[in-house]
Order: sequence, then C-alpha cells, then structure tokens
Amino acid sequence: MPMNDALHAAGPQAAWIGQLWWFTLWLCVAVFVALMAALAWALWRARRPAGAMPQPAPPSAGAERLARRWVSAAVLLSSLLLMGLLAASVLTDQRLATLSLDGALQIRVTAHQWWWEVEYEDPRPDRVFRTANEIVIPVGRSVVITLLADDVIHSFWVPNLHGKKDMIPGRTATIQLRADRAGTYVGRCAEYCGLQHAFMAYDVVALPADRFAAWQEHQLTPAPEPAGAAARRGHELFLTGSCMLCHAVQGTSANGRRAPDLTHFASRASIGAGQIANTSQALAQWIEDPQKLKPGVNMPAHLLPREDLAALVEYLETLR
Ligand code: HEC
Ligand SMILES: [Cu+2]
Repeated sequence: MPMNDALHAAGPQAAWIGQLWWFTLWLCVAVFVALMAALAWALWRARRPAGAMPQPAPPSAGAERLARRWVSAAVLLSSLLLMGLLAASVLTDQRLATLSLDGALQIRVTAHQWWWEVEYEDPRPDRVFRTANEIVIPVGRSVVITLLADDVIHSFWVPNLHGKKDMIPGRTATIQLRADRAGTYVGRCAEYCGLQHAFMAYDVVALPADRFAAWQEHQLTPAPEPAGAAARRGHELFLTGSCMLCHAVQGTSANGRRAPDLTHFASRASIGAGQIANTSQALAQWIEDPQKLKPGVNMPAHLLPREDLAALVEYLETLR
C-alpha cells in the first residue's frame, strides 16, 4: 500500500520531525488544559447570586499585588515554554544534519509543469539515466536529492521520509534522506503552483539493495527492439511523428528533453505524474487527448487513425 503519512516515519529524518511534532502537540495540549482550568476556576470564583446586580468591590492592595504576581508568573512560564519549543526545533535541525552521507546515492529531481524529471547521477557518464515521476531508492542507504526547478515553483515533500523543501527556478537545494523500510511512499507538491497543483504526485519506491541494483541495471539498458508488426509500426510512428521532438527513448534517435523519458515507461505505475493508472486504454486516451485527463498538460493532442494509435500504444507497452 502506498503511504502518505508524516506520522509513520520510514526513515530517521521523518522520525526526528515526528518527535518534534509530538513534543509540540503534547506541550500545547498541556497549556490548553491549564488555561481552560484557570478559566473555569475564575468563572467559578466570580459567580454571583442569580438576579442580583454585581457590585464590584474595590480590590484591596494585597489582592492587587497577588494578581500582579500571578500575571508575571504566567508571562514567565509562557516565555519559557516558547523557548523550549524553539530549542526543540533547533535540536531537530541539528539531528537532521547528522545523517551519514557515506556512499550516498545522488539523484537530481527537476520540477516541470506538471511532472518530475528524475536523473540518477554517476561519476561515469554512461551510468547516468533518466526517468520520471518515480524515484526508486535502496533501503538503508542515504540518498542526496538535488532539487531543481525548470518553469515552476514546487515543494518537494515525501511525508514518510522527510519534511518539505522548496524547488525554485534558478536555485539549487538538496535534501538528504534514508528509507529504512521497503515500501512505496507518495510524494506531493506542497506549494501551490498552478493548474495541476493537486495532481502532481510521484512515488518514492524503496527497494532492498539487491532489487534496487537490478532495477538500476535494467534502467541503464536501452529500449528493446520492438518485436511484432504493430509494435514496429508504432516505433516508426514515434520516430517520424512529433513524439520524438519532446520525448527520449534511449537506443533510438528520439532524444527530446522537454518531456518524460519514455525508455522504460511501461514499467511505471502511472501516466501523467500519478494522474491515472498505466493501462493500455488510458494510454490511448492520453495520446489522443491528454487535456481531457490532465487539464493544463503541456502535451498536444494527437488525432491519429485508429490503427496508428493502437500501434503506438503497442509500441509504448514494449518499453518495459
Ligand atoms: C510538445 C511536446 C510533446 C509532444 C510532441 C508529445 N508529448 Fe508526450 N508528454 C509531453 C509532456 C510535457 C508530458 C508530461 C505531462 C505531464 O505529466 O504533465 C508528456 C507525457 C507523456 C506520457 C506520459 C509519461 C509519464 O511517464 O507520465 C506519454 C506516454 C507520452 N507523453 C507519449 C507521447 C506520444 C506517444 C507522443 C506522440 C504521439 C507524444 N507524447 C508527444 C510533451 C509532449
Ligand atoms: Cu507543484
């Protein structure tokens, strides 16, 4: 089950933030209860017999001194509690910075209108690859994600793994995290960014180290030669039509960079950044009229003859 829950930490960073959250919550609950009790007590003490007009007696000097002392004590206590919250959040920041980055995996995530480009870095250029809307990471190994933005301001937020970090065009930010449990964690854009703000999800999939290594090797392979007449026709349409202007498929002449890399598109769970499940029917609808499935999308509609559309879908589904 994909998870999207800040209170079920799957790694140390979210756990530190979770502790701060619980501390803040219980402190505030205690203050609230104390305040309500004081209010109830004050109301009870000041009650008047029904019907009688209250005749406030001038307070005695002693009572006034006592009241002033109470007020000073309350102000002091509130300030101390606020300082406590401040100290706790500074401490949490320091703990977040203690994550060991030895042998960390380096990933670059670039925010686009309205999808996420994911690039796995490697000192060897032939081991760099790109995917979209799905960030696969190994369990138990730190990951440094460099956050960039192309044409939109987003905020990167995978609640099970870490807090939020803004992605601003022209600025580079990083976020360090580690997943200690395997699972699929849903990421969300947490900064209102426009038309598709509510539908810009991505999955962070944490796999055991060996499965991650296998996934990584597979991503590094170019797309297979399509077998079968329909898939071959789809391949040809892809390369002779407009698709290759925006999309890349490694191992072919398509190397557009304006849209998601489709080399292993069929292995992804969804189409359009979590918008719809990746099925052949949805894929055909997507190619024909992406606006209908995702208003505001920056992919044009393609009104193709029926067989051509089917061939394209057939081809895209070979891109495992
Ligand atoms: C003008 C550029 C452009 C052209 C031309 C174009 N696309 Fe796209 N395509 C995009 C963009 C941008 C997205 C990302 C949309 C989003 O999620 O917001 C996309 C998304 C997709 C996706 C979903 C990818 C994913 O991982 O979610 C598929 C599949 C796709 N396009 C197939 C095609 C096919 C097939 C053609 C040719 C018939 C084509 N595209 C032509 C820009 C283009
Ligand atoms: Cu956004």
